[in-house]
Amino acid sequence: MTAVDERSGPTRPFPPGFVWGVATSSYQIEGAVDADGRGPSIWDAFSRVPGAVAAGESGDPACDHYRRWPQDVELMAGLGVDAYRFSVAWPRVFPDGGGRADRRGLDFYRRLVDALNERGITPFVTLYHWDLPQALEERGGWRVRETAERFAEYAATVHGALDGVPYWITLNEPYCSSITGYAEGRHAPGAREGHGALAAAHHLLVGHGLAVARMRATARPGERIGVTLNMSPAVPASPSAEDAAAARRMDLMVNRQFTDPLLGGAYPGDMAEVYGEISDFSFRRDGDLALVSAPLDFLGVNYYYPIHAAAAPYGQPDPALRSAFDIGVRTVAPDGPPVSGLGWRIEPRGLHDTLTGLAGRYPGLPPVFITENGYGDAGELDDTGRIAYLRDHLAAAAEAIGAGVDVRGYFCWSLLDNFEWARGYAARFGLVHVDYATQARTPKASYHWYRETIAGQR
Ligand code: IFM
Repeated sequence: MTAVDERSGPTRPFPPGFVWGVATSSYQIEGAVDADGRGPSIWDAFSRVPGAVAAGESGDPACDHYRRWPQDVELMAGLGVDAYRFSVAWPRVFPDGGGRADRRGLDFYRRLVDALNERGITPFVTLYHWDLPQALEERGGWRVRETAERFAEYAATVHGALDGVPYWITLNEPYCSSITGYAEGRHAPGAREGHGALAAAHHLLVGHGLAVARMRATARPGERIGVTLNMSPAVPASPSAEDAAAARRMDLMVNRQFTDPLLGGAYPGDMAEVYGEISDFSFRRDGDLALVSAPLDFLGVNYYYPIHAAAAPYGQPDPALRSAFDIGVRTVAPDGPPVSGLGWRIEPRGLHDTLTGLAGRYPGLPPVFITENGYGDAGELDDTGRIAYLRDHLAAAAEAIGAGVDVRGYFCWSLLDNFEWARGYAARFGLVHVDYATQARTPKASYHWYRETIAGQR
């Protein structure tokens, strides 16, 4: 192994009790898309659309985790993590989105939760990581309120069925589920709409609020409930007033559209101005914001990179955004910062600024878990780029903690190489390499580095 010794772990100690974890999601690792009565999800359908996913790939067979999960739990035990964040596949529990729960789907997660607890690994369960039952999409998907109501029923069912889960996360990255899926068409369901995407964003938040209320009513002692957002600071590309305004518009779309209602109980005041002609918010109902802003026990933050934003003439949308609507912004790639193996900018400062920015904007911010952070490449075993990325982002998190932000844990994305959505299997984020032809798992240099880092912080 090469660079592990030279690239030592973070020198700053993390607070006692800091949670070290890894994260995955159901559709990205499970495979077995027809097993035990699982119904189709929007990703099964979207993957079949020619050109939607690189090389025509899909989440079948992914890492075949549905059958190989005991081996994956052993990999986690070997890593020495405190916690594992995974998601439940809604179509395994309700193959048609609602009705009668399928015991077989729930049993799979019961076995997993039991095995984790037996090894002292705390389960963090995400209820929705993008695999909406296709049957619900055919009734309008997240554009319609009924999906939020079905989500709350599903959440209450899983919550009732799974004992031994202290941490519950309602949604993963509602920005991606709404804007990337319903406005940019890059993710399932592949829609390119303006108003539909805004309705989806709102109904995701309503679904979260309804689910929180249902779970609170039956919570077991010590259970904690939160939500996970992907956050990217929007940095003006230049000191000009125009670029500063463009960055604020981008910040609204990516961050404040979600954080303000969840943490502040109100939508941002500049929302109608930013969304212009698609600003028909008739899907909002009295009482929604009270529901959405019910107190959280923690906030999950996923951070990968900041967005550098410049003003763009309306009518000439940024082709990189591919959005069905126009907010007068162009993203730019500044000179300087290195990029990951996937070409994503590497700016650890963005994680620090996200965390301190949240604490500054929202008095009473609940404790934060960094529920995802990671590095994508083509799958090298000697993945020094990933090690450097993780080390520098952990240092940025430590600095934010030193500045007073209550960060309680860090989850590396991801335990395994997996199905990276529209990029298919070519983009790999794992600490463990997966040979998809044989399903052989091989720990990378970063796996050993992360294990040593965690051990060094004990
Ligand atoms: O793989 C995804 C994950 O599903 C959600 N957050 C970002 C990761 C890397 O793109």
